[in-house]
Amino acid sequence: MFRILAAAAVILATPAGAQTMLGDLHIATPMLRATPPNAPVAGGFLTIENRGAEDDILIAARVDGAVAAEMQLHEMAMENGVMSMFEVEGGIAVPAGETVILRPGGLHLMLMGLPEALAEGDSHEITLTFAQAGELALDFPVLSLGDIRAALGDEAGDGDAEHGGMKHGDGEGHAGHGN
Ligand SMILES: [Cu+2]
Repeated sequence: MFRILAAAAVILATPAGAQTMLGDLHIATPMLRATPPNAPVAGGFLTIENRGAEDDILIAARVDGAVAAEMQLHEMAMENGVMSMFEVEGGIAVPAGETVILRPGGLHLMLMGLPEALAEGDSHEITLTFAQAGELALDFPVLSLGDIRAALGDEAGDGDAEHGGMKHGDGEGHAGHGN
């Protein structure tokens, strides 16, 4: 009995444990990356599994202006040997039967114009808008990059590749936020 209770406690304590259904979409691992003071931007991550027969699209995400002035949907990729990021045109597709993971080094939510640093242990509500499934407001806990990678089962240690020489496609001074 004690062992079962202990196991349950561990599951509840998992940083990115929140998950929910929105229509046919199973949404899990909502997370924001903690930022150092005065960082202009922060990355947001989540897992979207489309269990339905219809394709969907994450078309927008928004947050209270006290957290970030603006939020964009971003993609990160190597371009001429340099890690760059840019806004995803038309939103992030979530095809029927597929799972799309927003994670460090790939697709992500980009919170821009942060009035204050995002502090580990805090959480912020983000509203996601899908073309088919509609809207969902979800709490995104703020975690360290290491905790985010661990929650996603990503390997640590490749973070340096993302920091070196990264630049934003729009050139608005988000370089090197290491999202
Ligand atoms: Cu970005």
